[in-house]
Amino acid sequence: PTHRPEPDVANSIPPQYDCGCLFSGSDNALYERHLLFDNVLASSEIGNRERYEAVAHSVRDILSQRWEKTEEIYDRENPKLIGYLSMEFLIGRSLSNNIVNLGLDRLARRFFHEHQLDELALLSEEPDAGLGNGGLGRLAACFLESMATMQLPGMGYGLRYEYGMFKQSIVDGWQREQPDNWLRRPDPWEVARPHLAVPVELGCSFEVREGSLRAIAGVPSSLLGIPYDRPVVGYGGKNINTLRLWASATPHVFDFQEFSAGDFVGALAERLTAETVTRVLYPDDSTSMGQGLRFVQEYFLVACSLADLVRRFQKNNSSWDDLPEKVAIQLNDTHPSLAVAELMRILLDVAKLDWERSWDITKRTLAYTNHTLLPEALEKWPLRWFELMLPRHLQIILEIDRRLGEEVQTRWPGDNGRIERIAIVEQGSHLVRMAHLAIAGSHSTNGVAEIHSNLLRNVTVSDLAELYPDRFNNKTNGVTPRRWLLLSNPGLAECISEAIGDRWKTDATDLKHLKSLADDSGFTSAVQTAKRRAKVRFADWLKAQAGIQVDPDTIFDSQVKRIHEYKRQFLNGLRIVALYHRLRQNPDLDTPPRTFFFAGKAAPAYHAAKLIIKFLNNLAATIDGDPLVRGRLRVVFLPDYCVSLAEQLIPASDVSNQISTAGYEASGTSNMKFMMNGALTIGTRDGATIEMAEAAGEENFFLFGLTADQVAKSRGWYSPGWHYEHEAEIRAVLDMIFSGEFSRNEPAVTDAMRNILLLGGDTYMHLADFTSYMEADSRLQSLYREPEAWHRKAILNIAASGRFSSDRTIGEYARDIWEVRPCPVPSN
Ligand code: GPQ
Repeated sequence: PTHRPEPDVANSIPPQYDCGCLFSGSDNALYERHLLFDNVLASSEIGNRERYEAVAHSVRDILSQRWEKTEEIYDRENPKLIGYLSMEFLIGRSLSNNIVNLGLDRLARRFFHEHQLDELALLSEEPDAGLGNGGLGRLAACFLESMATMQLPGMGYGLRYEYGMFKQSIVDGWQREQPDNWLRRPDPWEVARPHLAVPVELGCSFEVREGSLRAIAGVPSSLLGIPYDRPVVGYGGKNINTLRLWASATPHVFDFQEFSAGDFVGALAERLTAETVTRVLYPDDSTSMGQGLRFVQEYFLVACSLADLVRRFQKNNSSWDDLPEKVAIQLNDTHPSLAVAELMRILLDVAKLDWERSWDITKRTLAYTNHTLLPEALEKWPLRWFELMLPRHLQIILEIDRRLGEEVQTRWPGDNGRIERIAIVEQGSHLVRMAHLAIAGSHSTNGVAEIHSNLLRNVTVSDLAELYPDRFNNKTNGVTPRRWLLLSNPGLAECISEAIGDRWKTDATDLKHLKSLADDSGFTSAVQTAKRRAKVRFADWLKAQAGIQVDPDTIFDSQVKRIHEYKRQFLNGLRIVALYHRLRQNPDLDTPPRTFFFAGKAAPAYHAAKLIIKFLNNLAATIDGDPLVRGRLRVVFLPDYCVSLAEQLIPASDVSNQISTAGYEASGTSNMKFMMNGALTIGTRDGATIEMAEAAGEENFFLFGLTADQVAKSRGWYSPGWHYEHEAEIRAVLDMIFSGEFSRNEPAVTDAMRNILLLGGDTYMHLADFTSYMEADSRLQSLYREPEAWHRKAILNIAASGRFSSDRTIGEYARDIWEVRPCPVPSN
């Protein structure tokens, strides 16, 4: 093995981290002080929550000087700064991540040991910061971590939702939602900065009734944005960047007389609606619900963040023309795309620049990332709302639209169809197409995997791509190997570092050196042992957490992601029914025992997705109740999927299911996390899975099903009924489901399934891919019988996963879109 030991980060902690005192146990140690003074509790009343807070505050004390120094260096060096605008940051827990990234893990372990603290119990006192729905929000969190690690001056901007992603429980097989009151106890990581508050003006007042926003026309109003900063610790603890989350508040001063003469309490109570703006995260993934409150949230994020970025810019720069050289603003989907109009407003009305200059600066400053092709996700806002709330922005958008129309007319004279297709304001519907605004008002539009970027360019917005070909590019997603390997899978991480050194932690391409060890029996068995330990660890954790017992000697086969028809959890269900049916037909069948894990949330108003959850739970219950398959087949639906659950399950999984209808999953990112942790993928040629298979070699993947091209071409004539008639196993499986075997006394469930899979035309083509899924599954089962061959492929997968580090992705954004360079914060 190519052993190249690297200096341990713990030994390179900058000296100003006076971390000795955290762990010394002496009287004035940080921990002891926080424990004693922060809560003013008798020692008998101190529990794990207080201990967690004391450790977290100690770690924050340690990083605070470095955090401040980062700010100071950025201020002094005046580098080009990235503003990453996102409505979602799915952060998860921070304590263990910050400990590892600061290089304090060994000291921390000793500290926990010496104080006889139950490390796991203490770490799990931290609620997940679930300020996102799924892939899009988690990507934003991985990107921030990579920027900090790569010493890029980057700042995340988002909203400080009081309630994050809802908590999911399962009752009688159905999803129930509970509010996620994650800030019930004070969060040790956030720092409020009231002195940096920003006013936000709206053209009307509003109230929130029954969850809906009602505009009160004619009365302009203003909100206040209060920033709450969170540290983003880069690996090695050198640069510590900031995630700035905005909370809405009522302005300090307003004229009570104007509102309600004499009614002091009434006026004040009403004004509190301002605070509802950042109350709760919309729990919809890849669908736009067209809610007025969401519209205000999006504008609020944009207005606060741009004001903040402009203020920073003006502090060290004098000419507006330098803005694009000093600030790069990335729009995470169209959610913050009002930034186009807002930046134009600032340049026109505040800076008093002319249109041409303003437009040039705006385009060169902004860039847009698209995350889906699903039509139901593309945001379109009613013109009327702009009229009421953002009249000046509407003027600007209409002028942008007018000029865009002229441009098209000049290039394609008389092509009115094209003008209509490209227009920002949709004819007839009077809806503003936010994607068109984002593409027209920025210099870069990127998709998140090769296939997705190609479809975006050639199908979804082909007219705009023809007009502005140079703006379109691809940035295949990635995930941070710190959280998703080093932190979540310490056993495998150690085994890798022993073999090839630990440079992979900051340069994941180094994992390629594992390739030559795929046939090394020593290394293969080390990887096998690491996997086995991760499975046992997960099983123990699950038993303790949820009382669910699973057997680590079965194949752990997982599909964890948002529940969506296009992601086809139903298809996975059909596979399991088929395997169950086979065992019932032939109890002597020699197949490896398996446990199927599902986890994921459904948008509360997405009925088909909720039905999928119900079906999977019914399936689990039926199989559990059948003694014939006991110990051979098991289905487990894990409630409340979140970052912390993913960190437990992914390292323990043998098989990763990535089975979306080809052409529908923009990229996927759980696929990459599984790959890094040595799971083998059974999947369709969709999203980044295509590139993953290419990197590892298709022979090391279990690919199946129609390609995106085939899906598109067969749309017109596809008939699920044909498959039902002509394929015996499909018929057997569907008949078993339709017979009510899995949903006794619940005919509505059975009927709904029949509608989705058969009568309604099977929009996502489950039946078309069923047979090839089963074939791929058989190949997978055979391979599992040869542990050496299995782990050889697992190693080849890990070795090829380096390309899917978010460091690589961020490197490409930095070079191609942002043109930013690192701004290292020196050690002293
Ligand atoms: N994605 Cl539009 C989300 O998680 N939420 C959304 O609202 C939209 C997209 C996902 C997408 O489905 C995945 O394929 C991507 O891997 C992920 O964004 C990150 O790009």
